[in-house]
Amino acid sequence: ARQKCKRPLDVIEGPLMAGMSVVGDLFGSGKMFLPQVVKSARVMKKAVAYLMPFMEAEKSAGAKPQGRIVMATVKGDVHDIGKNIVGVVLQCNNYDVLDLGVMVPAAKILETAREKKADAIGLSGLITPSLDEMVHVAQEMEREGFRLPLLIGGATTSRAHTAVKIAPHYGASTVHVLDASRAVGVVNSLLNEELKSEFDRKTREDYERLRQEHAAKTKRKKLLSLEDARENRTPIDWATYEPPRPEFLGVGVYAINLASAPVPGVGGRGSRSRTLTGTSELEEGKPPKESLFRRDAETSTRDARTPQRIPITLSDLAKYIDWSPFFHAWELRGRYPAILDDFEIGKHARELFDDAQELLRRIVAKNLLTPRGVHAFWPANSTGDDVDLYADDARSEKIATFYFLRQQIQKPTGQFNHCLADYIAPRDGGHRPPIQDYLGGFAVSIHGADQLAEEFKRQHDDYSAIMTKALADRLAEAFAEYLHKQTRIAWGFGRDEQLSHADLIREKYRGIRPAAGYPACPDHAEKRTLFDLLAAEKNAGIKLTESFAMHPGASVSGLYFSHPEAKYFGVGQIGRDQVLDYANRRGEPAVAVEKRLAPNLDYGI
Ligand code: B12
Repeated sequence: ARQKCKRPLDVIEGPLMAGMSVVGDLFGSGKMFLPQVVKSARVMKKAVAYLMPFMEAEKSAGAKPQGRIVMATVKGDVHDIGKNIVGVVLQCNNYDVLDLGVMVPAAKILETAREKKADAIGLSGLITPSLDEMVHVAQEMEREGFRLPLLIGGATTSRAHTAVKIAPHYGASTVHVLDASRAVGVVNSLLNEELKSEFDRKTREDYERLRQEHAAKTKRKKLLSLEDARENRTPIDWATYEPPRPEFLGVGVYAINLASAPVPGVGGRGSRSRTLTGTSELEEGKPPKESLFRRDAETSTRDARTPQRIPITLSDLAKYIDWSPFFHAWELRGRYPAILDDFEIGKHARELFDDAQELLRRIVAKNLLTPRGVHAFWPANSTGDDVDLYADDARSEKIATFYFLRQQIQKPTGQFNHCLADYIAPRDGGHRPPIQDYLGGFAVSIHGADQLAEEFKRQHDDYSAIMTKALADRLAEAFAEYLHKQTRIAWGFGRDEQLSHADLIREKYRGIRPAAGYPACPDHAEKRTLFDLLAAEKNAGIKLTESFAMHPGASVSGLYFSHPEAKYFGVGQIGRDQVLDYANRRGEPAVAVEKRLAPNLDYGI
């Protein structure tokens, strides 16, 4: 094409842009799917990269974009798959996207927007603390007199939150964008002279209605007092129940190469470090034999207080992947494996899946990503809505407390106001000594995805970069599933478990693993306690940001409960009485708690 056209720029402005415009239109009208769009963008980017030296030789500037958008994942948050996808889709539609990356402070976003003469700003966030940071960015934009449209996106955001909490702080257009397929339509409308005022008027009307609905809903909802909710706690008969005792107490560390894994420092009080035999088999690239791990798990004595060091490989984890969310990340809705045979999208799902398998094979064969994880068990008893952890079975020395929240919504007769503490035997349940119950905890991570994705980006291959991160997320979740299975084996009741892959995904096992931030324990701050107990930074290389996001992004952490009646639930809305009680238990000012739990409050702050 370069030789056929007069100037290299003509190739971009001619066939390439015409092609991308077709892609953009087809995607916008739902006739093309996201993976194909990102693949088309790869062709475009590679072609532009090829043409660049010719254009430089000619000193011609690139094609003129439709507009410039500064995008960033806000301070404290590390997630960028969604933002990156939107970036690629906007680029396909000839927008110049300045992506500032993750954990970006408000000042940097605004400074760049001003300096680069941006036409719009886009913010992304995955976890609830990011919502507050987005409010802050909006306030700063107002304070500094910005008039650019503000786009809000990311898994934790919503139209309602944008309308109620963000838009009122910023005078110019503020719009929530649900997903990549809508991003282009919204940006086109906001930046088009003829369309923008009508689009803005409609959005404002819509958001005003959402604010009114929100206010009405808040007034309507009647919560139980905390006292009454506690009266209606999950009824568990502790008198007839003997909790399982895990086969070890303290910390177990999982790493691909034990030679490089640090010696764990928490939980193994007064014990010497037990290392596995046969470490020569654990060099990078050589998967350990299955029997090596089994031997370790099965021979640990019930009283071993020793930190365990256990080998893990990517191929161990790959078997535990739940593929359905992988397709959702690529905006292909449906459940795996049925999605592969779907009448409408099956062909595209298959192509995507084949590409994913190919990259996964390379990642596993060459150890391009590194799993690191840690789990632990502690003697535990509940006290009210809290769970206290003890140094040992004497239970005289308390080492930490997890603080939980209780549902306060009015329930029909026969349903209960759950709190995670209900699933741990109470300390003052009339038993002397208290029932010997235990709590487990874990943190797992897949390291190296950012670096690998960067390498793909350098080759102008956003498709593989996004695929890498999506696979790392799947492997992180698979790691949590895998470790939960090892945990059930260590409790004892998991030894004879006969569950298929599908049963595991449907969580047909005994016990639960709620994570801080998920609906049963919405306070992300509990991760700080968990991380200290697990020495997760040292043992799994995971860092917590100021918003309690885990870095690297492909990380999961949570708690293990073993009681057969333990189930997942959402805490939902809570009243001020609970907020004050919770703040008091944690020894924190109520305002700090209100800030973190804003989405759960049944009153405005
Ligand atoms: C997959 C997933 C993960 C993956 C990572 C996902 C990722 N990299 O983005 C893993 C397994 C690692 C994970 C971990 C955690 N997760 Co998670 N996770 C999800 C899940 C199931 C899907 C999210 C996803 O990937 N969607 C696909 C991507 C492509 O979509 P997206 O990011 O939303 O982006 C799209 C749009 O939002 C929009 N968009 C995004 N950004 C932008 C920006 C602009 C400018 C625009 C215009 C549009 C736009 O367009 C994108 C493309 O369509 C959601 C639940 C859900 N159904 O949403 C929970 C969820 C996001 N997770 C949640 C939580 C709590 C966690 C953990 C804290 C749990 C824990 N304690 O371990 C950790 C945090 C990890 C960390 N590093 O800190 C909560 C967050 C809410 C909250 N209460 O904070 C959710 C909502 C689950 C829930 N219901 O509670 N999680």
